[in-house]
This record gives sequence, C-alpha cells and structure tokens, in this order.
Amino acid sequence: MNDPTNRWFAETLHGSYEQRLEISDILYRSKSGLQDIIIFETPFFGKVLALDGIVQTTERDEACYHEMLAHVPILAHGDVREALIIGGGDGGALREVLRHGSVDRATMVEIDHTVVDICLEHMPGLSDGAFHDPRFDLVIADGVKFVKETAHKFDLIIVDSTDPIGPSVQLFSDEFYTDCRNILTDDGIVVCQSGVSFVQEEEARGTLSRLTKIYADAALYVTQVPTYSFGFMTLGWGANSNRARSTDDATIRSRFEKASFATKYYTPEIHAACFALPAYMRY
Ligand code: AG3
Repeated sequence: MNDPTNRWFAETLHGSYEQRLEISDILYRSKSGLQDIIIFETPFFGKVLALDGIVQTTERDEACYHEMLAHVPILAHGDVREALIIGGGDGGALREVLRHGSVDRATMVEIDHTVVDICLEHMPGLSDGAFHDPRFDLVIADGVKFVKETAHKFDLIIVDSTDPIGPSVQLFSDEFYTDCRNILTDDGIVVCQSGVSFVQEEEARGTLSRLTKIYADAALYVTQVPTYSFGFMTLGWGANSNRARSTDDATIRSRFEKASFATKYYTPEIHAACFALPAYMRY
C-alpha cells in the first residue's frame, strides 16, 4: 500500500482499521537512514510527513498538536525562558515555543538531521522561520544521551517524538524521565506525546505511570488531531511542583492575551478543559 507508485498512503495503527490519505505527489522518500521517511502532497491535508509508516504531521491539522504541546505548559508556567525540545525536527513545536517573547533560548535535540533538512526544504511553513531565530540552537544527537549529560537547566522540556518503535524506544523509559527531571528548574515541566490512547493504551498508561513515579505532579491531557486516527491524542505532563497546574483560569487568560498571537486550536477555555479525561482513560 505504501508503494510510492500508489495513489494512496495507508497507515495501519490497528490491525483491523486502516487510514488512507490520497497522494497527489511524492516530494521525498528515503528508507536508507534511521527511519523510513516520506513527505507527500495531498489534496486535502496539504503536505504530510510520515515516519516508519505513521503520519507525524500534516499542514492542515498540525496546529492542533503543536500548539497544545507548547502553550499549555508555557502559559501555565508563566516564565519559561529556557526550553528544550527532544525530537520535533519538523519545527512545528519550535515555532509555537518561539511565539512567546519570554523564551530566551530554545534548544532542539533531534536524532535525525534528515528530518530537519527535508522539512525545511519541503514543508517550510511548519517551522515558519523558527530555525533562523537567533534564540534557536540545533543539536543533532540522541536526546537520551543529551539529557543525561547536559549541564544546563530548562524550564520546559517538550518530547515531540514518534511512538515507541525504532529510534524513540528509549524516550519511553524511567531512566529518560528521571534524567529529564534532574535538568528541570524548580517549577519546570516536561510534556511528551503519549499516543492515541484508544488504540495505544499501553503508551498512554505507561507514560502516566512513569511520570507519576518520577514527578511531584503528573497527568495526561488531551488534544484532538484529525489525522491521528482513533480519537484523542494524549500528552503527558510531569512537573517538579504543582505550581503551574494550580494557575487559575483568569491568569491563564491574561497571559494568553498578553502573549498576543493567533491560534487555530488553543484557547484559554481548551486549556482549562484539556486535563479532563474520558472515563476510559482513568488509568
Ligand atoms: N509526533 C507524534 C506522532 C504520533 C503518531 N501516533 C499516532 N498517530 N497515533 C509528531 C511529530 C510532529 N512534530
């Protein structure tokens, strides 16, 4: 199905359900590096990046994911200056982080430089100039090793990874989250993608139990991304204190108004609601 000569890109997240996206053009394809990478054009979703057969991001709905990874922790914290992004080579999370004037530095540690290069070439709207922002630092390295060895402290760590298959497996481990905790500032926060729990229950459940063991405040929150099929995408939250999650709604609203940028998904109301989980996600 994923043969480039085919007009359809098929994704199978669950053995008895297939999602297909119509391909109008294949812009890049490589199976020779760390992972199977494809970027293709579609009539409805714009350009799409898929890694190892799984849709990572599409131009049409990427904001539903990247805004929630960045704005929920940044506006809850209130004073994020140093941000670290693990993965996220397409630049979408980076773009949203750098919308905040309070951020002095955003470091991205991406294991696969090809993802950065080809996204910049074929999907430049994803990063929208963020890779050229003077506050941005790119490190091509293994995030697992970086968090173990760095001497820096961060107010926010965003883990924008693939699911735990291939190069991301180690990002879903106690050791990685302990190392992240150790490089966070006192009120620092880590957020991470933890799968669409309806079909990736182990990923969401495992993330929550790991975060609960390691952080003073741990939770899952949700966002709705149309091309991540099967419903809510869960995002994990871990913080060394519960200060950020105790921020009241009026403060969140006023911080958002002050930040003064337009969003496609995030609103202060969504922020207030996104930690409310359906009963099937009460792990
Ligand atoms: N990373 C999260 C992809 C999740 C795919 N899983 C799924 N559809 N259930 C996206 C990277 C975008 N910056």
